[in-house]
Amino acid sequence: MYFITSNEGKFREVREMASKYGIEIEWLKMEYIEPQGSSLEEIARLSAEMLAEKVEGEFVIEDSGLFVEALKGFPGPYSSYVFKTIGNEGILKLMEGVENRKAYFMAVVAYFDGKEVRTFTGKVEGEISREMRGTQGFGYDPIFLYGNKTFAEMATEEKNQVSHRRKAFEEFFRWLKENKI
Ligand code: ITT
Ligand code: NA
Repeated sequence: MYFITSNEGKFREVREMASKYGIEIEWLKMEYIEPQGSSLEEIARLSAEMLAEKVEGEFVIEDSGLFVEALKGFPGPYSSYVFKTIGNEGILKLMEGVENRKAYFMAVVAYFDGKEVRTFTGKVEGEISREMRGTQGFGYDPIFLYGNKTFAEMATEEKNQVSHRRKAFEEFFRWLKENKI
């Protein structure tokens, strides 16, 4: 099955998870314009419906984001754009002197089976660190604390045990096993 994403970090994590279910995932590297939506769920669904017009057969996509409590959920649905512009330094700057460090990652998987779109969601709670730490992973991993380690200080396998992406894809793979294969 094709996983359509421009993000290699996402693809690598998902390929590793899928192999444990005996599912083979192929990377269709493609950057698509995201429709506007108020939630990740809505954006993922609209993106899949749009891609269904262009891509032959079944595929999966995933929309994810970081939600910081003290910033009222920012960057949330704007996570991709915010990462490319102000980046981790920018988030740390916004969080200077802020005591409430609570944040979560959310991922929404949208699967198109050739007929209709179905979505699956996962979430992981953590905190925004005071400084960047670690070199693994991608995106906001160096500033996302889970326990006393950032996601960037964890090997893929360790992050994959607890991540938002793992939870969303696990739900999806289980559903797929029960309903399709
Ligand atoms: P797509 O082509 O799949 O859309 P993208 O990188 O643009 O790739 P999103 O639109 O879903 O992905 O934006 C999510 C943003 O949040 C993006 O900047 C990611 O780097 C970041 N992000 C998502 N999951 C993450 C994770 O597990 N660790 C760190 N950052 C993450
Ligand atoms: Na995107």
